[in-house]
Amino acid sequence: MLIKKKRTWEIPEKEATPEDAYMNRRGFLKKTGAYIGAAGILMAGLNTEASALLGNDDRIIKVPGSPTSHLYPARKNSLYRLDRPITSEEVAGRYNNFYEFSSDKNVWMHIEKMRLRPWTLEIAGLVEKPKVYDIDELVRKVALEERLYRLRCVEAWAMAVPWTGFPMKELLRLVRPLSSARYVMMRTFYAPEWASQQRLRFWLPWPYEEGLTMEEASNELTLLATGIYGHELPRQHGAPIRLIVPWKYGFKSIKSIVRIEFVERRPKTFWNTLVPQEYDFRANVDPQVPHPRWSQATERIIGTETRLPTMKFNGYGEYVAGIYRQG
Ligand SMILES: Nc1nc2c(c(=O)[nH]1)N[C@H]1C(S)=C(S)[C@@H](COP(=O)(O)O)O[C@H]1N2
Ligand SMILES: [Mo]
Repeated sequence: MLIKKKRTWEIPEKEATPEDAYMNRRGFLKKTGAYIGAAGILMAGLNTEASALLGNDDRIIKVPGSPTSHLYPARKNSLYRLDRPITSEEVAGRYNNFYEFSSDKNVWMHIEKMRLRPWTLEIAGLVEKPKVYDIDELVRKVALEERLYRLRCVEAWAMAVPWTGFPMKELLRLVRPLSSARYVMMRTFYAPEWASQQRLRFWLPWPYEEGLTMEEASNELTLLATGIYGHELPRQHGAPIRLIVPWKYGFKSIKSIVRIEFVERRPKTFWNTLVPQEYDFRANVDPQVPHPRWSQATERIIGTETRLPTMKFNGYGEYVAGIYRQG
């Protein structure tokens, strides 16, 4: 921790945290956890990577076991590279947005009761093969892979993590949307019995919904993630299956999906319904379009608390700029 560090943006890719470092970190923490546990209590509240290291990480990151756990870690797809170190698992796992459970970042403290099996994912609407998939049946039908992506929240914080999942394109191949489908609508569970905010903030437009155009949904970057850091998703990251669209603000990357519907008209979405002027349906990361209450020119890297310039399309322009060229 006291090693003199280069600033984040000066670290070349080859020096970025190697994958096996984050894989082994939990083992390392288990061994040293007892010794530093007491210090962890004293340090609680410090929003730094050090405080995450000192905390008891088994309490924070609970990896659920399932019939498809043995598929992790999956093959690494090295096409998707980072320009910055991977965020540590303990930092990412204790700083989440998941409004069904908490409007704070400490979602992990409020999510224990969430039930993950049985879990079904319904495919509906304008599609040749509508079907209700059991999540494990679906996961066995696709080839899981691991990709390193940056994720940029509209609140101007960012992280970089290894997701495990499969391209949404693969799902489209399986279920065959009709040519009349122009958008895909995705929906999170509605379960006020364990998602306390669906009970306490009953006036919000639950369930959470998000949507993409068909062109966005079939882009090679668009991932349905079932894992992170080489294992299944812990609850707070959106288990058992969530969307990742890395060139858009994080609110598009809907968690814990139960239904995917192909539709002709632009769907209503959670944040856009609540605050349309702040959460545009199209919502691509763009340093030049400020949020009404803050600039989007830079982003705060969680864990290190350094700032980097925001990149247009979060740095994924070579994959997606073509989608937006006209209009
Ligand atoms: N169902 C649901 N999905 C959600 C959210 C949410 O509140 N509910 N928050 C979104 C926001 S604003 C962000 S930034 C990302 C955060 O993902 P992470 O917690 O895994 O980093 O999840 C998105 N998906
Ligand atoms: Mo976000």
